[in-house]
Amino acid sequence: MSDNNNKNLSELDEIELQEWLESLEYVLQTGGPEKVKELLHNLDTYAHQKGVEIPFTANTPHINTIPKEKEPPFPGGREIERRIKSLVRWNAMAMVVRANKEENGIGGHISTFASAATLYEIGFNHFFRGKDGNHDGDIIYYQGHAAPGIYARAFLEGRLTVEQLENFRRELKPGGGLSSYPHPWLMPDFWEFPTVSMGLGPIQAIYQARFLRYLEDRGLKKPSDQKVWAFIGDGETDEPETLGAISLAAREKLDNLIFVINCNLQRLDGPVRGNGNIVQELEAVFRGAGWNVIKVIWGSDWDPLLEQDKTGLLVKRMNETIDGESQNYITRSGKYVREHFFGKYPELLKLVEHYTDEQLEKMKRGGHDPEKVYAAYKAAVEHKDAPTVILAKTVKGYGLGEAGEGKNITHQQKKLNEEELREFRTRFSIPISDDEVTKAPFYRPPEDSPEIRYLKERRKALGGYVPKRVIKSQPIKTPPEELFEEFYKGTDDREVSTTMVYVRILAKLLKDKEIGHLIVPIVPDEARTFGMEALFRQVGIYSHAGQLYEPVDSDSLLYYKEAKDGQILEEGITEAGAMSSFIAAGTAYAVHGINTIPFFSFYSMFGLQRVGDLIWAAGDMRCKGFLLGATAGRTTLAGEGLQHQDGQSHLLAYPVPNLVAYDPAFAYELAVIIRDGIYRMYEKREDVFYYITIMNENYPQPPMPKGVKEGILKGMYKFRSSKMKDQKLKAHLLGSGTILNEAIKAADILEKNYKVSTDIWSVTSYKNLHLDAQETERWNMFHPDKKPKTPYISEVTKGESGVFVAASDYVQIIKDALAKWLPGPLHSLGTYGFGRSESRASLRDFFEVDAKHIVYATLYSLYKEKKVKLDLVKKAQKDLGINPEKPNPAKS
Ligand SMILES: Cc1ncc(C[n+]2csc(CCOP(=O)(O)OP(=O)(O)O)c2C)c(N)n1
Ligand SMILES: [Mg+2]
Repeated sequence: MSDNNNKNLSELDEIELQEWLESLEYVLQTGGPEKVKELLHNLDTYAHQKGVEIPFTANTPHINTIPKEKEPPFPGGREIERRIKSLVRWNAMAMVVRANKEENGIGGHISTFASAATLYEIGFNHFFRGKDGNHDGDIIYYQGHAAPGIYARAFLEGRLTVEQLENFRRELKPGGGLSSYPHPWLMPDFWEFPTVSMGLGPIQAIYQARFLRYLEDRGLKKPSDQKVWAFIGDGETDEPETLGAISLAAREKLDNLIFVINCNLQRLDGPVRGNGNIVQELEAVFRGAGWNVIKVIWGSDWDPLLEQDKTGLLVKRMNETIDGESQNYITRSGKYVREHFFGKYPELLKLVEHYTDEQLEKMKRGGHDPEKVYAAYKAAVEHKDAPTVILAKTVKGYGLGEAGEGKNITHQQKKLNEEELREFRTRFSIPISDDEVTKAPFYRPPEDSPEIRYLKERRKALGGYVPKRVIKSQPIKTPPEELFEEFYKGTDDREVSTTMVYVRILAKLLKDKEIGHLIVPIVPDEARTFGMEALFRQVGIYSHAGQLYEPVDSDSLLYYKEAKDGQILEEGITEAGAMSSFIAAGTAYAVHGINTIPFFSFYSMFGLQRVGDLIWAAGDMRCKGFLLGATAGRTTLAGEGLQHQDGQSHLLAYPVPNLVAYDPAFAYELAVIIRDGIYRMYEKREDVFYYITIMNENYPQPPMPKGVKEGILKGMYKFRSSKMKDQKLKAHLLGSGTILNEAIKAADILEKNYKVSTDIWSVTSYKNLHLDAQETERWNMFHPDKKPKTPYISEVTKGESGVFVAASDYVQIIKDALAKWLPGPLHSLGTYGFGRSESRASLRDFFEVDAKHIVYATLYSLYKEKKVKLDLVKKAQKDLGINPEKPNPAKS
């Protein structure tokens, strides 16, 4: 084709394009943007049908989503809000600097809040609703490292004292201090949500927003316009928990949820995406998931330039700038920005030729521009049918100047020298003299100053101060004993597992007139594994949309029933998500004033070790509810193998201070524990939550012996005393969970074959026993002049003679820890080591926790006590079929 032809073709293209654009303009004028969208969509579909591949892009240009002409008027006082913000900035910085002056290495963060101050202040002055009035208040997850800024504001509001600020990170000082990060355990009237373990805030916020809908859809809460706000670091989005549940938020159309991601381009060590662009990356991720994305990138200073940019070259330059470069523009001079940013294209240099270098240096990022942030928040709260994420571009360490603004070291900056303090003071016009400034004093203007009056008025109009944790719910009455009595009776010969018993208890609780509606069953796609499918039909699976299809099993009795008022939270395969729902339901007594009682059952292996950090956060939050580690026990869950067989969750439950842990063996134990749990958590209002293991091994459930309730709850009781007259040889077998049955079998063998009088003890909670013993011992140590107290375990075993052998499906160390409080020597058997696929019997043999190993360990203990001869032990080894050279399960 000749050049001439080419030229003609491109001219034709030009004309054609012009015609298309004119047509589109016509549609825009006559039908509006919606019509344009519809038309383009139809064209897109048509092209696809004709086999035209249209390149996919989830990105919009790297400019603000809301154009200048669409910005709403700013309703606040710009100048007064700037002054208030400056005071908050100063006090937040001073808090960290002073704490570190006083105690080197005490830590704290200046630069996180410095970059986020405008994002929070616009919220405090215009959006975040408190709980004081008729409104339930917004639910706000503050970024953990921004805590100094939140304290500084509370100080200006008159909610915190100078002394408390001085004691930031010094919580043991007289008069009290302030916790490093949001911790409801430490500041129960202030903080609601711990967020500092990165990623846990965002995922919890998503499930909180969904739980809010659940409460409304089930009629437990009046529908409201409450919002859930989550403030997140851009580095924090690397955490799988941060982004892992965003599709749920879009699927559920959670327009009550707003993420604000502070894109200061830096994390702890350096840039978040030096070679990329985190705002654009996140935009694509969130848009792809179906979120409403609002980018707040450029401050108002950039508007005139963008307006003059008729060729689109400035936007092109913005699009191609990577974050490593952007960070440079902050730390270098205006001259550098001119040369390197604008200088790439001569036309852009011309665009800014009338700007001084100083002007260029001061051009703001969007996240520091109150009007832009206000516009984004307003659009977010008004958006319907999808959650919103605001991607706000800011500068880490904003205002710190040489002390760290935009520098890679800024996250760790905790001290400012005299010069830097003076500069900070001057930059933000804080009325502190040169003499005083070096001491970094806190500054609060007088009560009747315009600043204090303004911020108080604003908070009053918005329903009071935030953050604030209040408990509006009332204690509830524990269901009566009658509900549980069927489980005290035993099952005669009928073989059932404790999991089946649990499901039956749950089903009965769900029917209870008083508290049935408050029960929240939660499963991560494991209901059938645990035999819970009957509940699908009984109470339904929660779905905001209801059930839009006829379920495939609709003709069966137990069909998969989804309903808007369904009670079960069927979370799918996400333990982290299910745990977040558990936390939302278990803290609703405080957050919503509603005593929902979550029962979250999961594969015990995928609990404490999978979502341990969320469980720790639940403890911090004073969460209530029942965690059920199902299919528990290393040797009880046969076949599933190494990754499924749990022999350590009870060890992992031990360190969570307010997690009460039980490993019950029998139906009546489980029933007693659950009833007491409801009583302690919801009637007595203790800040504890429960971890209970339940198993899938079937066996006849015995009736409850008399007078054992206290022992069940305290952790140990005598299940059976030996009837043997001859007590020369005496042993006590301690069994837990399913392994108690092995102990019972062992006792029979010991009595029959070896003439050892054997008592059997059920140990329901080694953790309880251990904590009780420790507490007693501690008291005795501090009160040497008083009559010593006796730990429960010693009291209950007082006067017993003989040897003690403890066996459970969990690692030995939990049992070993109790040895010194028993009246005789203890030998413990447990399941340390990797599991494997096998039958129960083989596994118990392999881990040495079956009846024969218990018998053998008992005889060996008696031999060590010189009660039996070596020959007997050796013969028993043979008779019992124990191979002394078998591999050590701990190492194989
Ligand atoms: C789970 C977890 N891992 C690591 C840390 C340590 N840490 C604290 S702040 C931080 C960097 C935060 O960067 P970013 O999220 O961008 O927040 P910014 O301070 O920049 O706003 C890290 C790694 C943590 N708090 N939690
Ligand atoms: Mg960051």
